[in-house]
Amino acid sequence: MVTMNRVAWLVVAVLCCLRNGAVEGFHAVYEELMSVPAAVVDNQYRTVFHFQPPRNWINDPNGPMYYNGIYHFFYQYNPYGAVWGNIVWGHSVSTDLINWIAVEPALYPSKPFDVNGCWSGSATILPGNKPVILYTGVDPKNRQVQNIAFPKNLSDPYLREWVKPDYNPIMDPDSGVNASAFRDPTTAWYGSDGHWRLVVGSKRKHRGLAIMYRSKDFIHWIKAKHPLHSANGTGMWECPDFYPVSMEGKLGVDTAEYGNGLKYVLKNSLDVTRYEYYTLGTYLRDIDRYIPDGTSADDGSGLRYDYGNFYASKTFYDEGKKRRILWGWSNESDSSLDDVGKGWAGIEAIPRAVWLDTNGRQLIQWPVEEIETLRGKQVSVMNKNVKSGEVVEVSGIMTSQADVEVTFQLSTLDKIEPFDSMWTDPQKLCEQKGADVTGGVGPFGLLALASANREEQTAVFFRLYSSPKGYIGLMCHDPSRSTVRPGLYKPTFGGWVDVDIKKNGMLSLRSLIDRSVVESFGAEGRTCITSRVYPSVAVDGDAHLFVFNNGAEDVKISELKAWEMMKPSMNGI
Ligand code: DQQ
Repeated sequence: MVTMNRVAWLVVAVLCCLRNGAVEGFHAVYEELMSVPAAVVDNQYRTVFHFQPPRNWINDPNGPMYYNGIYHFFYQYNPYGAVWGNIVWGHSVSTDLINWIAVEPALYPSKPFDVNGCWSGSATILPGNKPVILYTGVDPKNRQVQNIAFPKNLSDPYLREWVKPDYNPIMDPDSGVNASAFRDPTTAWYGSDGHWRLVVGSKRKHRGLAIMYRSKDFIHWIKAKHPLHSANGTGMWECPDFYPVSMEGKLGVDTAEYGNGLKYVLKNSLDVTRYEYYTLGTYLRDIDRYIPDGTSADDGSGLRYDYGNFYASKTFYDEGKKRRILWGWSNESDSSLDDVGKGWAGIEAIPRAVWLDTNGRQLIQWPVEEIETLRGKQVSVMNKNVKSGEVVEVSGIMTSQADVEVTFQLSTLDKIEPFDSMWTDPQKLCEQKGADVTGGVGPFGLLALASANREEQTAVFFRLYSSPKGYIGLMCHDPSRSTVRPGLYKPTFGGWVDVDIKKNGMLSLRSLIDRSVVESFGAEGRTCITSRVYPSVAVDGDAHLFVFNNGAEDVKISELKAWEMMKPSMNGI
């Protein structure tokens, strides 16, 4: 451990522990805090129904899989502290993706090929129903290498112990690969030529790369001549994910599926911006190239699963319910010193089913149906007009942990504002036009985790605009008043809403509110935004929920249903 004198330590604490709007490259490293055990575990901000271990730091979802009736979820975990470091693969199991049992870490640094870290990776189920993990190890020279691990005992339903053969690593950064930018292998897929394939995230200068490897036996891997895909100006591609989606319906398809009626998704997590983006496209298997459709940008400015705090995501095919499920990490947005004080940091967003929108231009995401088993006491509001400037309270349940579904009816759009073609960045537009900035049609939506006088509130809302090409929808999270605590990082987030508003005349919103997180699904899951917030008044029974409308045009709550959420069994707590 690095030792520092008091003054140097104070400088580091002040400079690096303020997550103040700045973008962090890779994970911030606070050596002095890495192994500070949790003195207490703070419950004020601990989520109730989001995935969390009992204490300490977590980040990326790793190797999710469904195997013999059990969901396995692995995650980057620091067993010794509440900041990033000492990383092992934490491991939990579940039969419903909601109630979790923690088992011992599956992978921890123990061999030369991972002595400096067991970083992210994926699971593949091999023929004969044999699961295998591929992960990034950090070797004694701090080179990133790819390793393989097998369950020790396939008859253990929880697959508690994993074996790392001594022939690792199975993929080395050869002369053409940057050894400090070579990580996060995907789930592998089997081709008709008898070769397995996978990609590993990398970069060359500022070009993000999905380097492809092939193998006949899953143990000897050869780098392909060209990457599956790359994009200039995007920097390091962390946690790539590559999978097919069906062009019809909501069912998922196995990663190895190929043929008519499928489109492919390539998602990358950008180390430079700490945002992810995905494109939809075609996989030309014969030449191992992925060609994105021209319908969204391939430079990091295009489609995202989530326009908020959501990173290092990974999907898996759930053979049990024939669906594709997305996991993503939502980091804290308080300071590292706050995290040490809380004794924990990081949550996983609620697992989401993912499928292709009928327009073929984007994905749709929806919380897995199992989450509804946690719905308790319910209240409803029906056919309620919300006038310009009006606020309507939704009372009768504890809204600090709630599932809220609301459909707004837009009877007239006469007062809609014109869209300015200079507005290219939805997040910036949401920053300019926060919840209190009056508009034509919108802002309207929810005020979550609000104090009674709304001094604290996290606003989740829509604004609509008209353009010569039609109506344009904007969805925002404005947490600028989420807490009266000073000095916290409270970024506004925003995304476009690609839905035919005129045809539907309706716009829906669902928000999962869980003490320090608001996770929202706009237009039936077409635009998703997650924010981490730290109210100090709007806590427990003092948290209120409102519907607001700061647009000139009235809107109608066609139907609102809100449920208080019960606590699942979460890793023993
Ligand atoms: N986190 C892991 C890396 C990955 C990064 C290390 C993304 O493997 O690239 O904890 O958050």
